Amino acid sequence: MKNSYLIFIVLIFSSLSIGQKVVIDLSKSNWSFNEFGRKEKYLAKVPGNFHTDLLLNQLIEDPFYGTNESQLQTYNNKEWEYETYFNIEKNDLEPEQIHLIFEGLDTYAQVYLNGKPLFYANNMFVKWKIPIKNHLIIGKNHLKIHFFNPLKVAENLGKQLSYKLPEGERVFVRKVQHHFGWDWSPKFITAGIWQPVYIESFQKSEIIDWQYEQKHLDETKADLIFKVKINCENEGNYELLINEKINDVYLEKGENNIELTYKINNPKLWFIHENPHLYDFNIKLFSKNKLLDNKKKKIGLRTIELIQKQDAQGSSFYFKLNGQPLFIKGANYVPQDIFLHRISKEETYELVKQAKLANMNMLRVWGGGAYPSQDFMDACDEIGIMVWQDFMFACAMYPGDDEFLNNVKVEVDQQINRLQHHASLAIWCGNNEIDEGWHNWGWQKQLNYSMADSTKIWGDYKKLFHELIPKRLNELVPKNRNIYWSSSPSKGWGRPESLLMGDVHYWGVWWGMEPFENYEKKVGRFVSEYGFQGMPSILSINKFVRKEEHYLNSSALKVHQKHPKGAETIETYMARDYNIPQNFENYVYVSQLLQARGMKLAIESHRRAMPYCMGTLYWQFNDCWPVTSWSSIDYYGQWKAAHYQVKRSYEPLLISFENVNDQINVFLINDLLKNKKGKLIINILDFQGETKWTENLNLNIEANSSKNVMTILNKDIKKWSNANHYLKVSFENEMNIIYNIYHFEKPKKMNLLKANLTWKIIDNKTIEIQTNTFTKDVYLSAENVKFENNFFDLEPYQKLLINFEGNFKDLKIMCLNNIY
Ligand code: BMA
Repeated sequence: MKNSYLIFIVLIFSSLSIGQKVVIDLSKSNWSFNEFGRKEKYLAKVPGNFHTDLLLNQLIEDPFYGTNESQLQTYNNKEWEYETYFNIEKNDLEPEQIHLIFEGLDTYAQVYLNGKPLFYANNMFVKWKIPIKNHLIIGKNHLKIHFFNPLKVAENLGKQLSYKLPEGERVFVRKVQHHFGWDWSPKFITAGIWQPVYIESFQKSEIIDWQYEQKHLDETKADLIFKVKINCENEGNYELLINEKINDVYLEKGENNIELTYKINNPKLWFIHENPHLYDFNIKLFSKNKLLDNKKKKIGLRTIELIQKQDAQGSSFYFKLNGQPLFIKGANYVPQDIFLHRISKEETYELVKQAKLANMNMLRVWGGGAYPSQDFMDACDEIGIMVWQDFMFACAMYPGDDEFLNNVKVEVDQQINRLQHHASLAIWCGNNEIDEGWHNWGWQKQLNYSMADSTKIWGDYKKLFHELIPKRLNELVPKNRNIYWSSSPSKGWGRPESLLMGDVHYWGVWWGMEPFENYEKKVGRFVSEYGFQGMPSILSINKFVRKEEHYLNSSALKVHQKHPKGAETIETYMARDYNIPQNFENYVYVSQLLQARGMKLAIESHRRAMPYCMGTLYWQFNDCWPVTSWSSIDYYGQWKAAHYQVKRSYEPLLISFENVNDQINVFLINDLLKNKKGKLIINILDFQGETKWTENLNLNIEANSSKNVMTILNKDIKKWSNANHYLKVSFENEMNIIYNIYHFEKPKKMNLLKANLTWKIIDNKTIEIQTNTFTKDVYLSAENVKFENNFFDLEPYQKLLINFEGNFKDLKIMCLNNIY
């Protein structure tokens, strides 16, 4: 550690009153930290962790820059102490109940108050509420937390088993699993007070929590039951208000569970996107006209069903929202920053908005990260994005001893109670890829399990995912909101059944090195993962790799590629479809085009197969640091080509093509809840824009359907179905014009001509661009500028207007035509 300075203890708190509750916010107090066993103390920020505190004190460099992650690995094995002093006045001790609350401690931590051990924390996902009235003293109090090394603790836990569980130490530690490294995540086994900490005291009675049940819901009325948990100081008569409705209740001393009915006439329902209506509820506890406590939540009235009905091929897997079958379009969400405390509310809302902008209606909170923040859930509720919620277990087998299960039970109960009222929460899922892993990934052989070991390990799995979690969901969540799916996917992608029922993670492309075209053949009922990597843009790479290292396989770039064969896999696929650029910047650009091409093929195949397939969630939406990964939006919020493509492929009205058996089938897909009438116009053009073949027909496409509306026989268009032409199909009516383009050859075989792109600024938010020949994948880039449309194809002499946000100095335009 470079420099040290004394921490002066200034005792400033902010106190605020909520009803009768007094809160002393210890996050605002002065904290210091030190490496265990060392004297030097440094300033610490709470919420935070030791990595960001080391950075704050300039003791380490930015962990995300260059090769710093590798250099910081030694820190993963250290122990840390955090401490603060705070003042307590005589009147602070008057309340009957005083609690110290840690919203989150990461992870193994011994907490001391005034030199005495107070409690031991062992789960990052748990909120700790500890009575401290008898530990406080008038005057200066001392709070200290010792964070142990999770690897060491886990190692000792591992030794108690007669077999090794797959994936090493992380399975013992109830902590974000990708902190231990993942194929898109750095390895920072951080520690710290990652959530707010405060002292809460109350004089009288308090509302511990409330939940609600939707007994009945239709367009004319909603019958709700509110379940309120109250801690009461004195038995007697009280008033409990649900918004304006007064209820007289008799409360006993201690804990009370009260149920109250509430009716809403002509309720407004919650729905995705346009109308995510939410009701504000405030429950207040009064005694003789004196407010004792209140608790607010926003709720949305809706019904969600998961329909699994046997059919000729297997069984369906789809969601109905308010009785309406819904094709799910979305992505898998991972923590927005590996250092969770740095994520702001604004950033979270901004990110969820990007999902909506790309026409998504669901995000899956993936099980190797963290339970979503309040902000994330609020954003999904308000913006109208449904949430698939994994419990935080991924890609490994977990212990099944009582201590572990009891710990998990506390976590599960707390998370269920924290999340269940959110309108967006559609499905609870036990884990990510554990059932699949156990049955298909060869652990049993690799780790040399005996029959007895296997029986025990699978038995432990069942205890957690087939018993504990569903049981708690059944007990804590009302029937119509506790849809449970024990593991995603239900069957491994190598098994034929995976395409016939349940959900599937189709990784034949990428992991299996199968061609992109297999996306068209391997369509499941609900494809909850599939994906392909793309590099972050040069503008982003500039932020974490110095210019001298801007070449493939530079050590900095290698640190920012976590998949063991990532770079190789990208290059293999690139060679199949594109000429491989020699120049680094062009390579980065083509890596993004490649990823976008894969996503287009996959998404459109899934949508064409509706209603056989009823959902598509690609891997992955976002990143937790700057890295080459499957994300469509990089760590800095930049859209990769894939995100622009996803937006296009997720449009509610979509034209799509399928080339089979010597014919091209044109599909029209309508996710809207209305039929659409219009004219389909089919053209084959050459790259100079001359029409060679044309057809049209009038159509009516039904609501919520996918239909093969036209078939073009290859023999009829033989003259033009080649590298010099393209097929363009539009669908037009008074309201919209949509179109999609089909190429007869892969990009590397297309005879694209050198393009002469010209542009002009129309006003401070619009740019106009045009070209002289068919121009593929036009990419506009400028520092700090967001383009509404990008990586698009431009037809000759078409004038395209593009909106942008920001001021640009240097605009750079690239296109596939001009990079070789
Ligand atoms: C899926 C995910 C992650 C992983 C991704 C890419 O299986 O569940 O575990 O990062 O694949 O390999």
